Amino acid sequence: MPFEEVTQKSAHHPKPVGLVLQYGTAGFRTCAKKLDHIMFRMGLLATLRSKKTKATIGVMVTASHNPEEDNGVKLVDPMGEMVTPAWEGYATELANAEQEGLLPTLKDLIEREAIDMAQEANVFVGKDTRCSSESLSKAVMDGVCALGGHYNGLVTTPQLHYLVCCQNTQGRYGEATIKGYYQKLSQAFIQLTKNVPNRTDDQKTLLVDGANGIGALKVSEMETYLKKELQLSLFNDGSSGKLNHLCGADFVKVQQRAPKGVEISAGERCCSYDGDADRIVYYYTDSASRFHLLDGDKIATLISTYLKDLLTQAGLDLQIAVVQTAYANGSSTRYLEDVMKVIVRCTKTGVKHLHHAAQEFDIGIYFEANGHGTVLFSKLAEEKIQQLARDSNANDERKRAAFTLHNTINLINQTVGDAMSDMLLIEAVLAIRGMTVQQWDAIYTDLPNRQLKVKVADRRVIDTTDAERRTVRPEGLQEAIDLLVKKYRRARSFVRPSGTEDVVRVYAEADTQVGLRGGEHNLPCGET
Ligand code: NG1
Ligand code: ZN
Repeated sequence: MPFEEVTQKSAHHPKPVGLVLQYGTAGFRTCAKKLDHIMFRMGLLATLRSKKTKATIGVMVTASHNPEEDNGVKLVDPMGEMVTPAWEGYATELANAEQEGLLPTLKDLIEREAIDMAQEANVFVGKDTRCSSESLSKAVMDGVCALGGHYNGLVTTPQLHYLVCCQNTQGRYGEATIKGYYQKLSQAFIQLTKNVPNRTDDQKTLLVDGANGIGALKVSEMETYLKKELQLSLFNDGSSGKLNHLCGADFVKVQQRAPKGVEISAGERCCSYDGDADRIVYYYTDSASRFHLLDGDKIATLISTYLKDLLTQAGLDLQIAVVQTAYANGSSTRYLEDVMKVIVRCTKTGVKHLHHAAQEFDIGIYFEANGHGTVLFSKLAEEKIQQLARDSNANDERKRAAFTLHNTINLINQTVGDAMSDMLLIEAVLAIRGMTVQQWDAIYTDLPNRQLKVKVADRRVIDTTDAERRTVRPEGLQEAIDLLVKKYRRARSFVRPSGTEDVVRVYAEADTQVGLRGGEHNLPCGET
């Protein structure tokens, strides 16, 4: 009987009495020491989800950009997407059941979802390079084995999403192996760049900050497949430095400065991954040593300009939209709406919200300002592009554009934001358009902005509305923000409780740096 095994094995992964954790923006995430029982139980839950959907489910052990001491876990649904809200609820219930309540909670869930326990289960488990990931992923496997499963080892978060999607689409999305992932991406990249005339070594060279994480390991594996069409100088490769410490995409974005350990010369193109390689930001320093950041908003703008032009050349009437969050720089939104004339949507923070909104369009480009994002093509859009590429009556220009679009689709990991895939896409776009990083940066100028973390006694007292751009609780907070914002030109500010850390995030932007500083004096609590 599987239940006996559950009881037996769960005794090796006891829950600390009274500990309550919530399945948040990116699953469970906290200090690694508190997570052993959560991992075991997520192994159980993933197995049930697999039985329910009759498909392979993913479990990723990572805490992304959080410090090395933290860890986390999230579930990946059959098409590589985040698990549904109902199952997020089950995850929280299962995680918080006291030891003796585990089996009744599990049985109740099986009954509510009418799960056939005789159904076979398949679970892919991935982990990042954190010290704690080894034993925590074993705890997941214990849970999986108690009810049936499979192990994949070290992968980036997006690679796990890719593997799950390939497995469940019988290879239509690609081969369900890491080699298949490298081959798909690198072949598309080589196809896109092979006809670009006079690509210099400078254009082919990119500095990569691997944040001392799994991305560093995996990008060097991929490099051989790229056949020198892209040459990477890898820094923070995990050989000596600490994960995410003074490096990585989050550090670069929030601090707005270059990471430690990267030797940058003026004008050189650099990028940083985060700890599980699902985010990327670009940057360079100019001849006056000024640092220039090209974040998720700049990436979304570059990609949407490229795709919009290709659609025009192909003569395809497909609706294109960009999905952002409240953290998107006001200049980017203005540029996208007023100059590019594309639809812009704003959703709550967290990729699942952006992903969902992007699915409503023929082509949905979504990026969080922190560099997490991808592009989604609807079935109809993919079919129209394929048809045109095969159409013998279409003229050369239209067909060429259709081929380029086809290879672009193959280069993109549509399951989730992917630092390696996004990097290749950006490199291909810059090459095809013959653009330097400075020209890309000059598309629009960011409004000066600041993002701060504030520690408060209970962050849950803050309630927000309008895609988190306004607060409804505590009373008087929004009015106070409005009063301050009114004093400055093109100013915007909002606060929201973080879904991944015990802090409140404060964001502000205005037309000048001075305007911003004026706002800072009035922060209610000590900033960190
Ligand atoms: P929270 O902690 O809820 O702000 C952060 C990021 C999100 C997302 C998640 C998951 C910011 C402001 N927030 O969420 O965009 O990436 O982590 O990793 O960057
Ligand atoms: Zn991440």
